[in-house]
Amino acid sequence: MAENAEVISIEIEVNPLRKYVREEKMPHFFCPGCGCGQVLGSFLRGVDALNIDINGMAAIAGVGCSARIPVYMKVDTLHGVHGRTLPWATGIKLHSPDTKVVVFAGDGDAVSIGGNHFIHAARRNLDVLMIVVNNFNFAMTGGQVAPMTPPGTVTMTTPYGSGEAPFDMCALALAAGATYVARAATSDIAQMDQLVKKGLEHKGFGVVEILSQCPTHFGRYALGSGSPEVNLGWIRELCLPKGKADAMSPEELEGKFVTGEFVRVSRPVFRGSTFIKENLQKDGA
Ligand SMILES: Cc1ncc(C[n+]2csc(CCOP(=O)(O)OP(=O)(O)O)c2C)c(N)n1
Ligand code: SF4
Repeated sequence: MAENAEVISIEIEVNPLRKYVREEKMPHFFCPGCGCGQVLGSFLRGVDALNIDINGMAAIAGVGCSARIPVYMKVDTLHGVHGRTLPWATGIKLHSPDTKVVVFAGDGDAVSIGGNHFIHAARRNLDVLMIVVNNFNFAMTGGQVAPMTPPGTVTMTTPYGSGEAPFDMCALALAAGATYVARAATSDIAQMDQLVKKGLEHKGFGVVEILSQCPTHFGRYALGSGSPEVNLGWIRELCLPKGKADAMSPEELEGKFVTGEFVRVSRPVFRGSTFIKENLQKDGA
């Protein structure tokens, strides 16, 4: 070392969530500005805040961009078939009821190909949290029209605008019997964190729909822009907090997305009553 050299010590602050991340899987698959990374961050902040033992957790995903989220988490992960996350989740919960099971799905995975499983998991009150990333299209396959694409939207397969009516996924979950239902958006991180955390705390079938940007496909086709800022701005403009929306008429709410918590109730969870008679009496939620 030179005689007059100065020794400088630098403190590097390590992101406290890094311990949950599978670094060997980096670089990740998501496009720059995709909302999937924000959803992953929100989920890990919830796990950290609640001090959940990730060794007792299983994360399940099907196929799709959103389904890649658990690939980057250090938990037992099952990443497999499009739209079949809930049958796996059911099997895991029946075998190991104490395992915390979380499903990550795109809107297509959850309520298009997986729609039938979704309504029956809600009816049964399967003790699983389902985080549905609604990016308004089938992103991984190139941006086709999907069940939550707003009417009139240009997508890869609807060049003159979609003529289909979209689902209200939260209303579907509520009607089918889900015991925690909430909608968040990547444009409001604080609210997303709060609703995901409540989902993690809930016992029973919980659904958190997260409106999320896909600048690469939805943005380019529907909004004419691949800019993440433009895409986030579009989502922000569409969202209305539930408190405000409650005082508005259906006409005023047309085309808007109400965010917040819609239900949080307790009822017995599914334990496989078909085969195990004692389970009918067991386990109030
Ligand atoms: C059984 C089956 N059908 C269709 C496909 C093709 N496929 C792969 S991903 C995907 C769409 C994914 O859309 P979504 O679930 O909304 O997730 P995103 O990519 O938008 O996050 C489709 C149709 C497949 N892999 N398997
Ligand atoms: S295609 Fe869309 S959803 Fe998929 S990683 Fe890229 S931005 Fe995200």
